[in-house]
Amino acid sequence: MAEQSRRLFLALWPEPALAERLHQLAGQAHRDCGGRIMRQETLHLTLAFIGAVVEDRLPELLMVLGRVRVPRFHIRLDTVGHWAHNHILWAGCTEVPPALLQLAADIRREVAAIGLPVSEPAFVPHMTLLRKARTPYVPAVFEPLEWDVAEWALMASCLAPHGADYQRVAAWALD
Ligand code: 2AM
Repeated sequence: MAEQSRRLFLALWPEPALAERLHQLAGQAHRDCGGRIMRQETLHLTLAFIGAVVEDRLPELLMVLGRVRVPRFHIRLDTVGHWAHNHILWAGCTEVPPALLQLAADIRREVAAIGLPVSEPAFVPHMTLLRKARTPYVPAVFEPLEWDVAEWALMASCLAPHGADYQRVAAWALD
């Protein structure tokens, strides 16, 4: 019988109040750009994408991720970007906190060290708001959204017809 596997990634998950503000921003952008709005409860910032991992690798993965030590940091979401190649419209930050870069780099290093595949592309912190967006979005007014980040999480993604469902597997507090 085939071994059970789960599609895993590491992410920052916003508190409900911030997710609500981001979802409102997505709704405004959707009026101009079309596409598909991410559901409020699915909004997140991916730190590293691993992909399918068989269940018996999970204890080792949890062990190495537990070594990552990074101080708490603050993200100011103050920009909306659009990637023409994949039609994603996203919220991001013009100033990327060094601790966020360190967190993503340390996670990727630990995952790679145990031989699991981890996303290679340069890390561009972004929170996908719309998929299949036709155009960039230029908000008339955009008050930055402030985010005090206190923890990060290992998540499992289940692909479903209505879009992915996400399940929290484990989480770690920042220092
Ligand atoms: P996206 O928001 O830019 O689409 C869970 O699937 C998360 O991992 C999504 O946020 C997605 O980023 C990212 N992701 C999905 N597939 C990926 C891949 N093959 N490589 C890197 N990141 C991926």
